[in-house]
Amino acid sequence: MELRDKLATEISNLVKPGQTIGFGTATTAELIIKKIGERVAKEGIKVRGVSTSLASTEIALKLGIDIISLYDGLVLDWCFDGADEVDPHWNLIKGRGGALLKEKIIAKSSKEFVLAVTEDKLVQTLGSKYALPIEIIPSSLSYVSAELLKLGVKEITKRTGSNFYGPLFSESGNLILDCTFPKLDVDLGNKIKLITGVVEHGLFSGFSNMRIFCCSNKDGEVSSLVRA
Ligand code: A5P
Repeated sequence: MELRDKLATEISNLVKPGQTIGFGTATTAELIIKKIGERVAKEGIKVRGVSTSLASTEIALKLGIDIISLYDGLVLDWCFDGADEVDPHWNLIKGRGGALLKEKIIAKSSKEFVLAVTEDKLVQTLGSKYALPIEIIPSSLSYVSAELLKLGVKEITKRTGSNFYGPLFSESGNLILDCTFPKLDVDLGNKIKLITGVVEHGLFSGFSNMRIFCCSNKDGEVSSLVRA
């Protein structure tokens, strides 16, 4: 059985009929969408999703879940997603799936942001396992790289994909640079955001609407984290 089974079930049980929900991207989000699909099939509940990627859209549509666009006036009841790292202050690194821009828009547009992670995602210091993804306008590559050097970046790697020649394009048609910094904090994130050509970065901070569900890597038991 998948370790994150209980986690995905618990998140899917938060769904109430008639809600409009933001769907995240990557493996955890996929499991949750599938569990929601099971409820749709068994209970006949109607929900609408706003998706952060083509992959999540395809999974949802196959399961009979309507996917709509984020249009003016639409209220998202809540959204769910995974993360690459979570620090004790609930700052996150996200973006290994190439959908960080839409993920951040959806997380900010939702009344509640439900994060689903396994305990190995909990870190003391952001950047301990993963580089920070930064999404940029392709033509700004040289300029942005030079500005990141001024901010102390140690390594910049253009994101690539398998069976894809050259750099990969994000869900929003941009490049993603995976950037290693000696220290990652909110202040650095704000400075990165000010660089012309940077569209968004994968440091998610200041989400007072966030709830975190975490499952143990030993037995998959789920707990709801309490904010420090
Ligand atoms: C997608 O762009 C990412 O932000 C994911 O949410 C993050 O990489 C977590 O992925 P998994 O759920 O596959 O661990």
